[in-house]
Formats: sequence, structure tokens, C-alpha cells
Amino acid sequence: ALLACLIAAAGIGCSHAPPAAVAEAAAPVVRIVPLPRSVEAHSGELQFSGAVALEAPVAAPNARRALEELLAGLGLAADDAAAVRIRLQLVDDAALGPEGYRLVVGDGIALSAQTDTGLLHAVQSLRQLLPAQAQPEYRLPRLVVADAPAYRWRGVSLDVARSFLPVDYLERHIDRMVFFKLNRLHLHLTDDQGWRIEIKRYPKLVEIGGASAVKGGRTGYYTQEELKHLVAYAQARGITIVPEIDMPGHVQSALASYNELACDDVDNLSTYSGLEVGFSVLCLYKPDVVYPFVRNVLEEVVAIFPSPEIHVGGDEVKHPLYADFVARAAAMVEEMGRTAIVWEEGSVADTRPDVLLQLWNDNYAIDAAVAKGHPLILSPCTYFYLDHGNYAGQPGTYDWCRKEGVPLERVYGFDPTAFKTAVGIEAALWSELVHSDATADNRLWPRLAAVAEVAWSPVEQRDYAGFVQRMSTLRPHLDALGIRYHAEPDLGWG
Ligand code: TNX
Repeated sequence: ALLACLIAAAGIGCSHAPPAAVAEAAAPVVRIVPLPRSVEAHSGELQFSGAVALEAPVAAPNARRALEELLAGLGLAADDAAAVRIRLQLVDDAALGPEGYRLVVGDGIALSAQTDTGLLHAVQSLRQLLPAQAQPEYRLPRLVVADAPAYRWRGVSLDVARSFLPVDYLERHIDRMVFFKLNRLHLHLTDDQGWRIEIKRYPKLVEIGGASAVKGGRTGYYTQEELKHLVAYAQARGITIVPEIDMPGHVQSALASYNELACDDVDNLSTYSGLEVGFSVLCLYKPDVVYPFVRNVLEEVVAIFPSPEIHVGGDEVKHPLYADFVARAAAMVEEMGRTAIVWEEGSVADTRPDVLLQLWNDNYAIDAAVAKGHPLILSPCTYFYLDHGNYAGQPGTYDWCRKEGVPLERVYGFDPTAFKTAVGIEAALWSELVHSDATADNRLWPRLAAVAEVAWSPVEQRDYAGFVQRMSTLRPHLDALGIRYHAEPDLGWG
């Protein structure tokens, strides 16, 4: 302990600290975010340079590709004759679950999991242990990592409706999500200010709705081909894209495109570029017009997106027939072989208990829904609305949900365990005030790394100081990913 005390970084109060604490302080920080279930440090290092031997099963194509890209990026050739071997292995070990993995650094590197996705996560952990840039020589601490996520839903929602985000940005975003083991990309595809998904039966939705955006925001839309490409791109990286068609409110772009969807007494049927919410609604008194539209749109959505869950919106609308609408829309999704997600307001509807509710308003009066068994996606706005500032008063951010903003440490501090039916966490980036890729990056990062850890790592294992330490050493990796993150003072980046 005395030796540890002597070699510990200056400034640690050795004489007052108990020996165990000193040894801990001197132990190397294994910089993996999100924090793994268990890390067992062994003594010694594995050294290699130039080339490694590679072994990977054909049944794990996604993990293999990720590993090949990692090695190529570090200038390491794959050579069967190399002294150090990296082995990917599919194993039968129920304890690992569908996404868990083991990573062993000894005389070689062994990654094992039950699935391609588990191996993909293992590759990300290895990637974080290695430097971000090519080096003449690599050294890894010998260790055993055994890991699995606390929650199956680790997501982020992007509002591409108020302001469009181009396909190439979404691809880069997916690359960054993988690095932190995030696995659900929710696309908020429609809202008052814009309609972003091509629907072949209703071409005017994108001709008119796609040409609209919030004031200062970007217009545009995705063709079905582009969306299918994006789905495949995400799938190859272990990510499911969850589409949202927001109904029956937030539909001005649809009403402006197809006026018959509005009630006859609605006089403003032009596109909208303001910031208000809660003013538009499909005419629920015209079921013969509205429900065929909803069904036809959802049929095309389901044909593009293989996601088992389809989001039908349901937020911020007051209407006598609201609950009936939500029940019917959710039933349609179910007839199509999928499960509906609705925003928390939809808990008033009579739906099957497997319908997922997305909690957002810090209004936890959903006990009845939980008692019915509805799974919850947790997006409380005081923790996870990333259109709110990284710090209080950050220019260009909202603060309606929390005046002090949503700082990194607060995001990190969320405890999901009170929500018994929670399937996971999802952060949301609304885009009324987010009009460029750079601004999106600034709001999303580094806070999404905290979101990832909240969703992956059990609350009793998390601690902010450790997160800060691990994150601060990952900065070169965020730079290599091209992220224009907020220069977070807590991480020493400010
Ligand atoms: C609330 S949260 C909304 C969005 C806005 C956001 C702005 C929710 C389901 N609806 O329509 O964009 O606040 O922070």
C-alpha cells in the first residue's frame, strides 16, 4: 500500500486514505463507456505491431466487418502468421443474453458472445481500449471483461421533421451510436412543419410537406430507397431504426398536402413554420377519410422498416375522439404484425398491454398503465431532452422543461429503476432550434455517451467521477469520429 501510495498521482492524500482506497486510485482506468458489468485486471500487457491474425465465424458478419475496419484504421494487417491472434467466437452461454459478450486480453485477444450483435459490442470495447489513431506499437492491459446491458432499449430520437437531417449525417450518427452501444434510432419523420418520408400513394405529402420546415430550418425528405438503404446500414451496425408517424395531432404538413384530412371548418390549410404545438389534428369526425389514410401510410411504413415497434405519435392533442384514435391506430399496427409505441398521453386509450408508452413529461401519473403491464420507454424531458442546454442559458436551446438546462451530470444521474416495466431509455433531440449538423452534434455529444451508460450499466455500478475519467480519455476517439461535440468543462474539454 505504501508503494502504491508513492506511485499514486501527486495530490492524492495518501496518509489519510485507507490502503484499499489508495490501491484503487492507483489502478489503471479501463476506459470503456458504457461501463462494463465486470472488469478483471490481470498483470502485464499484450504487445503487438504491424499485423495480427484474425479468426471470425461467417455467422458474425457485422462484428467481423467492424473488427476489420478497426484494424485497417490502425494500420494493422490481417496475417495468419502473425504472433498475436484476435479470435471472434460464437458461444452457447445463456448468461450472456442476446447482447452480452466476453473480452479476454491474454496472450491473444478473444471475443465471445452468443450473437453477432454481442460480438459487435465486444469489438467496440476493444476499439475503446485501443488508441484512436495508428501507432507504431500497441499495448493492451491483460484483462477479462464480462458484459451485458441492463436495458434492451438504448435509444435516441431525432426530429427530422421540424428541420431535415440529410442521409449522410444519419449514417455518421449511426457510426457514433455503435461506438457507445446505442441500439435504437427513432426518427420523428412527420410533424406540423414538415413531412419527410415518401409515401407513394400520397405523393403530395413530400411535394408540399417535404418542401416545408420550421423557420430557419432545412427542408427535404427521404425517398423510400434512401430509407431502405439507411435501415440496412443501421442493421449492419446492430441498430434498429424506429419510424414515427405522429398522429392525430402534429399533422399540419399532411393537412396542407391533402386538405380533405382536415375538418371542413378549418380555414388555415397552408404549411406552417412557427414554433407552436398542439393546434392541428386529423379530422376524426371523418373516419372514412382519415382511417384509410392512416392505414395506407402505415402499410408503406411497415414495408420500409422491419422494426418490431412502430411509433404512431399521439402527443399533445386534446380531442374527444383522441383515445379512440390511438386504440384504432395501435390495433392497425398490430394487424400488420408489429407493436405500437405511443407517447405517454396515449395511456388513456384502450390498447393491448404490450403497446409501449414513451414517457416524456416528467409526469409519472402512469401507474395504471404500468399496472396493466405497458412497457415504458423513458424519455423524461428534465433528463433527456437534448434540445435543452448543455448548461443553463446556452444560446439556441429550449428551457421550457427545465430552466437550468440538462447538463451532462444530470443526464448521467438518472435512475430508471423506479419504473418497473421500463424497457430502456431514449434521449430526444427536437429540432425547432437545431438547424444544422454541427448544432445537432453540439446538443447530442457528449451527453449521448451518458445516456448510453444510463441504459447499459446498472445504476448501483455507475458513478459520475469514473464516467468523467473514462470519457476524458476517449476524446481522441470522438475526434476521430468527426463529432463536433460541446466542449464540456466537466470532461476537461472546455
Ligand atoms: C414537446 S415531447 C414535444 C415536441 C417539441 C418539444 C420541444 C413531445 C412528445 N412533444 O413536439 O418539439 O417538446 O422541446
